Amino acid sequence: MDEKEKFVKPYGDTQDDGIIQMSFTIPLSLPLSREVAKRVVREMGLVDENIVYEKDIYGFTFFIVYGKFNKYIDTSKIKMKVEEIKKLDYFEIEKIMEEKLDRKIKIIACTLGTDAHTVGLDAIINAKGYNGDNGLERYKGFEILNLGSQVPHEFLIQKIKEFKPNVVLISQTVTQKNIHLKNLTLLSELLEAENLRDKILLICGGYKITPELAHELGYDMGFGANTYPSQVAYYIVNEVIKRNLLNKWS
Ligand code: B12
Repeated sequence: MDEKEKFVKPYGDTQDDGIIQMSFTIPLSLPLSREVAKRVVREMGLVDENIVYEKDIYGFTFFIVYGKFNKYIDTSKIKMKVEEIKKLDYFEIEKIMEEKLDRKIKIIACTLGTDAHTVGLDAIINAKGYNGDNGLERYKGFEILNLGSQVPHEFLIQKIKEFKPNVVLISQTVTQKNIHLKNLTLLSELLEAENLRDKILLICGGYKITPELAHELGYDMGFGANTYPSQVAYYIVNEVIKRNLLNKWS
């Protein structure tokens, strides 16, 4: 590892300038909100705060601010436990399914509890997919029941019992007051209590989800921002084969 990779700070305009761009809202009007905004940035440990945009919106002010981060991060001290998801394309994954599976993989998907954000889940599920990468519905080897948004936990459990899926896909976008943690944990607990957990591959996704968080909450895997459907498809196919999941419902 060379020095440039070992000690790193944010890049704004030139190497090592440490410039960070951020946006936030202060629940006050100008000009007091401006002074609060500057102090917020300084309290974050940033210096040379520079407000490049401010908009007063009826008692609230939206800011875009630059600040300078003056320290370096020593990357040699970072221990990562990131699961590498190999990338195969649609045709390669279809071929594995054709060769190794005698039935379709059954999948239930939804956004759980109060969460109404469907765009991320649809990007993974809908045939049209995401950024040119086919969605799971396009794969011949998947049979998908998409329950849509704001699905109550109890309703999902009932649907799992009826549909007998091999995989359950949960999307969580809202993280205010850690609602995603509560929603996700409750589901994994209910699945355990109902003796359903071992029959399924349990996956969650959303822009704040990481594999580490997913494991902590009792999930097999978690996918974050910029996930492509083929990454999810490949993970599913591999795990279903490895865990012999097609034979778990009798
Ligand atoms: C569109 C949107 C809405 C729409 C949703 C419409 C819809 N049908 O989905 C509407 C207007 C309804 C909405 C409402 C709200 N929203 Co909103 N919304 C957004 C917005 C602008 C875009 C989200 C999005 O579509 N991203 C695009 C997709 C493609 O990205 P993604 O979700 O990350 O998905 C990818 C990955 O995460 C992953 N993934 C996601 N899910 C899954 C699932 C699985 C199984 C897998 C494998 C992968 C996976 O794969 C996807 C593709 O790569 C974001 C801000 C932003 N720019 O991100 C705010 C945002 C998410 N919303 C936010 C908030 C606060 C709300 C509201 C609470 C606002 C309010 N006070 O009413 C409500 C909540 C409603 C509710 N009950 O859930 C906040 C959340 C902040 C937080 N910490 O929780 C955000 C970040 C805005 C902000 N900066 O404040 N919202």
